Amino acid sequence: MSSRAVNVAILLLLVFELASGVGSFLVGESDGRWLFWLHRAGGIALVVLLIWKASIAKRSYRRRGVTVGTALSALGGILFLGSLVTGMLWASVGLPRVPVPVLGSWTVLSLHVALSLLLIPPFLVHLGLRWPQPRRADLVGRRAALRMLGLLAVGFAVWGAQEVLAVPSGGAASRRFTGSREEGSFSGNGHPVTDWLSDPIPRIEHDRWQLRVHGEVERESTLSYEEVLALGDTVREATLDCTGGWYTIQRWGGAPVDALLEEAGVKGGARSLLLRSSTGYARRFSLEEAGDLLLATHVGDEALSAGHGFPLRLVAPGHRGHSWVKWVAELEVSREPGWFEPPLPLQ
Ligand SMILES: Nc1nc2c(c(=O)[nH]1)N[C@H]1C(S)=C(S)[C@@H](COP(=O)(O)O)O[C@H]1N2
Ligand SMILES: [Mo]
Repeated sequence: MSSRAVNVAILLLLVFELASGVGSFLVGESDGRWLFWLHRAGGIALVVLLIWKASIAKRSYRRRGVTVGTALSALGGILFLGSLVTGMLWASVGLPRVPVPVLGSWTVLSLHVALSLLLIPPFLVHLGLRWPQPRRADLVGRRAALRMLGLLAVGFAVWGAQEVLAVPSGGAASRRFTGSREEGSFSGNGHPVTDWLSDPIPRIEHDRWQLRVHGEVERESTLSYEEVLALGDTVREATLDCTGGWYTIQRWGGAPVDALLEEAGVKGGARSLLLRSSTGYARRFSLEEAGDLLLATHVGDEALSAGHGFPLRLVAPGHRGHSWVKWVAELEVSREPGWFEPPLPLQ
């Protein structure tokens, strides 16, 4: 392959990996598992391309010596390698947790995501300095398509071989299609407490807490903890799958969102409901999904602990963990469509 073709292929694959990586955070149902497969194959294809890229980089360095440009490229290169190594480790052995200085213990997946995001700025600068000037033939046409398919095929083949040879400890058995590992299932409050970015655990006293139901409803209301408890003792088994790389199956108990909506009477023209935490963290769902949602007061036989969302948390089967709003204080029915929000929480 020519240097230009290698550079263009890396560029295309990196953009694809970023898109499919972000996309994989949105997939909660197994019909979306192909996105994880493609992301994995693309990652292995990048490793293959490194063989060429290493000699391209060496030549470039010999020619230019130490400059701001080569220093930034080196930094990008280190982050790129870090992202690939952590990605490969996660996909193969799936190391559960590693210590990260200052920040505490992280899954290798979270490390992979952090390194990949850190890679974006030096990568953009590098592109600005060394734009590979792709030609039409590098991007479209039969040869370009064959090259990409070939690379992905190598990716799939290597991955397949690795699955066969996989060490049992990192084995596929305990992992979901998302790659997440099982933690603390059926242990009630025993599963890990986690937040999306940094939402501190609020201390809520149950006699001062209220659930506000408002928006496009016939009867707005504020419910006390006792009133929510009285609304139902529905128990549902559901899987909480955190994008940090773990999942837990629990029996969640509480009030179906349906029951609350029926009580309030949804006005015509309403399309979505927003569940907002007392911390401000909020996620939106289409009204058609309301039947799947449960507002849980209990996990296993226990009331939710503060960390897990006391007094009330959302259970959203088929959605990744970041949709499972904790410390719910508001249910707002609105006319906005269900997708009307940032695809991932910002808080
Ligand atoms: N208010 C609020 N709810 C939240 C979060 C958060 O940061 N703030 N994190 C979400 C994420 S990313 C996950 S995986 C689950 C974790 O729930 P747990 O701590 O009970 O395991 O809560 C979700 N609900
Ligand atoms: Mo999460």
